[in-house]
Amino acid sequence: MYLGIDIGTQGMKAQIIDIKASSVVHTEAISFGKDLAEFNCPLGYIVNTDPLVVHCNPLMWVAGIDLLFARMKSKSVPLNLIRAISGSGQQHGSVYLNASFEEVLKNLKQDINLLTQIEGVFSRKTAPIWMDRSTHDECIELYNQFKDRIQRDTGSPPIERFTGPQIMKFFKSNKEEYDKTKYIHVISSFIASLLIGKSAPLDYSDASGTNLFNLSTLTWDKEITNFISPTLLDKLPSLIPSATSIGSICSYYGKYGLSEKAEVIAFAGDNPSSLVGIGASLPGIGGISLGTSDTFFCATQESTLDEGGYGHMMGNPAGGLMKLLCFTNGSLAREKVRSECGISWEEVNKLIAENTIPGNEGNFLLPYFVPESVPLILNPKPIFSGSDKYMKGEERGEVKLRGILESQAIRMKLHIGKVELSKIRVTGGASENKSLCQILADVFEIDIERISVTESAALGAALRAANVEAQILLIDLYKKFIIPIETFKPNKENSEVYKKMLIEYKKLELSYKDYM
Ligand code: XUL
Repeated sequence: MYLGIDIGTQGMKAQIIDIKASSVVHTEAISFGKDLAEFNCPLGYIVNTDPLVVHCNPLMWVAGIDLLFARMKSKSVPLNLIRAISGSGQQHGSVYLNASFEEVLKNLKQDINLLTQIEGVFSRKTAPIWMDRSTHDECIELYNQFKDRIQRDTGSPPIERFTGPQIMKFFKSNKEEYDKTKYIHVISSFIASLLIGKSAPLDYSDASGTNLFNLSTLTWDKEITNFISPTLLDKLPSLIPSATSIGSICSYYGKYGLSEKAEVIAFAGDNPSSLVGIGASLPGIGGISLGTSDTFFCATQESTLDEGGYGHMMGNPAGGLMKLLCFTNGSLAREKVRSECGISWEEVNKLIAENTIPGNEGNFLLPYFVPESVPLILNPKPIFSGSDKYMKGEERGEVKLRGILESQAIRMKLHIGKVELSKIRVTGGASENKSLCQILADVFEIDIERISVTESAALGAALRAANVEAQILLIDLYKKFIIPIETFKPNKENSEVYKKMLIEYKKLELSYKDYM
């Protein structure tokens, strides 16, 4: 059996696969808001008066690891049969640790919980996560220094949520705590460290969400790290390909029944792990994950630069590269419109199908409600276009809902750039929404496939663990674990409507360039 763990924005998931039975034998989930309410992060992060600052208490993740294993043990999940574990983490978030980190990890005792033992190892109490947009000045500085080289070599222009600009801000604003920092981890390598009982290396996929990792040399970019701080390079984890064993699990986890022989395979970023979890690690199949954020990703052989600064090139955990597009205004925006309309998701499909038409009679919007990931939408407000009634917010609920679903799909299509795909697989909570799947098929003019996978990042981690430990090809694992359940075919007539809508959407976007 193989275990995959995902540390997401709103909670943690575990999936255990049995490769002989070809099935997921256990799924466990923890909600930060509900199950770890004492950390006061109802949505998974600390609410700050400045909406651009989004941090988390890293101790919540530490407590989450204990809780995840304790729950599985209490349900008599046979953790002793796990041969290897891998995991994934929300990308870009960073954890700052002092010199005691390795010593504490080396001496973990089974009779004391992780939280109590780990409490003293942080040089910075909070960890900025991917939703943080407070590093605009640092991004400008990095851009002025490295111009387009930073995008060419690291896969992305300087991006507010990326780890490099975040570290730079910390260095500038809190020199004392920075100097006390011996290790800087991203969330995935931090959690991997807790499992192996020492500071873990970082895989190429998650390293590429930092603006610090050179995708051609597969090393930290010395010039960039040195520009941020001369001591930064020493604090960063060593780098390894994702398909690498990083050691065996430390004896602490014996209390949950885990064997000391269980191997830990390098953790990865959540989107890269999802690429594997939906069986798309070879070029040709794209993935859209409709979770807290909406992301598009696909494997690619060559790096293609994106002029608008919307897309990122990252390491593909199965080797080569992947393209990623991430919009923060995903479920958050859909949910806001839905709750304002007072319509349940169950009713949405019926109402949209019966009372609205593709193209929404020209009603659409720039769907930005919270600070956006790309590029520089820091003080957002949705911008509407369409009939007077729609502009005044007086349209029927189902029109407002079609408006948000179509606009989000068009926005993604517009910024996806050149990719050659035969189909797109959808995953994440909102992939169960049939109206949205059909809209995606019509907008992208491609088959949209729903698959049996519910937790793509955690499943991807479990598959990667099996791939490395049992030496089974990913392609063979995909045949067993990734089963198509429903395909949405594009409708030519609707696609024609959306082609026109895309032109109008683009015009609206360009007219708001200042705001973007
Ligand atoms: C990707 C991104 C988010 C996080 C959280 O660049 O910021 O998708 O990985 O899932």
